[in-house]
Formats: sequence, structure tokens, C-alpha cells
Amino acid sequence: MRIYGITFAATAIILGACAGGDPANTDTTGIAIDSTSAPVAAPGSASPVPAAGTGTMAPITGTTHEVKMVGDAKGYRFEPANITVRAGDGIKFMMISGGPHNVAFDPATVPADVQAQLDANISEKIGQLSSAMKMNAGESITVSFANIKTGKYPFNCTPHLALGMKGEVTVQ
Ligand SMILES: [Cu+2]
Repeated sequence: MRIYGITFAATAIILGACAGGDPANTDTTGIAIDSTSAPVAAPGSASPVPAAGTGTMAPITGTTHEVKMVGDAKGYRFEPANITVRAGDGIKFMMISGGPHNVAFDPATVPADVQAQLDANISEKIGQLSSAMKMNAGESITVSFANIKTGKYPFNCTPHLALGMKGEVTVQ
């Protein structure tokens, strides 16, 4: 039957993905996680040596920078839109006005061996590499860049992408 073929194909894809080393955290997204259920840091995860993505949240060990998420008469934007951080730093994306806003990285622009770790490092999610929406001023999304290799990571706000609400993190 046709449905068996589809099931087999899906299973093969899942097995293939697991072979890449990210068995955790890949199949439970799609539901906004309550903000009270903060990720628990894994023991020993502060190693400065980047490893392949493990799917385990790597806590911020350096500076936490702030990026504002703004929507007003001048448009929708991240402030600053371009920011440079060091590996181990984090960014707190603060909801200021004009929400809902979120922070989403395009999987097409994130190296395959970074995706699982970056995905795990987003404080609240609605999907792969895509944070929960924030409606009220003072709410925030935090993204850790611990255990993320150097490079440029473009991001955007899903609801306002078409309106140009995007930015880029450079990890150095
Ligand atoms: Cu937005």
C-alpha cells in the first residue's frame, strides 16, 4: 500500500537525521513552551571546544547583549540589526513595541553541524530555529551563542520578515 511507502521514507529520513548526531530535541517542537520551564544546563557543557551539535542547551558563559524588537511609525526592526558577539556570549531579544515579534534563523543559512546546537540554545521555540512570539513589552527571548562556531548568522522576525525586520549576528 502507498501509505507504507510513505512511512518507510519518513523513517529513513529520521534515521538519516539521527545519524548526524542530533537525536534529541528534533521531534517535539511546534508547541510553545511555557516560559517557566527554563532549560536546565547540562553538567560540563561549558567546554570551550566546539563540538558537533548535541541538541543540549549550552548556557551563556560570557556577556549577554541586548537587541530591541521594535515596531512603530518608523517601521519594524531589530535594534541594533547587526551585532558581533564572542562564542559563549548571548543575546537577549527584548520586546519593545509593535509585536508579536520573534527571532528565527533560516536553516538554509545555518551550517548543518551548527543547527542542533543553535536550535537548543533558543530559550523558547515554536519550531526549528524559530523562537516563540512575544507580544508584551518587557518580554524577551534569549539565544545563547555558547558552543556555536564562528560565522555569520542572519535572523529575522517571522511575522515581519516581509516588512524587512531582520538582522545578523556575527560570532567571532
Ligand atoms: Cu516583528
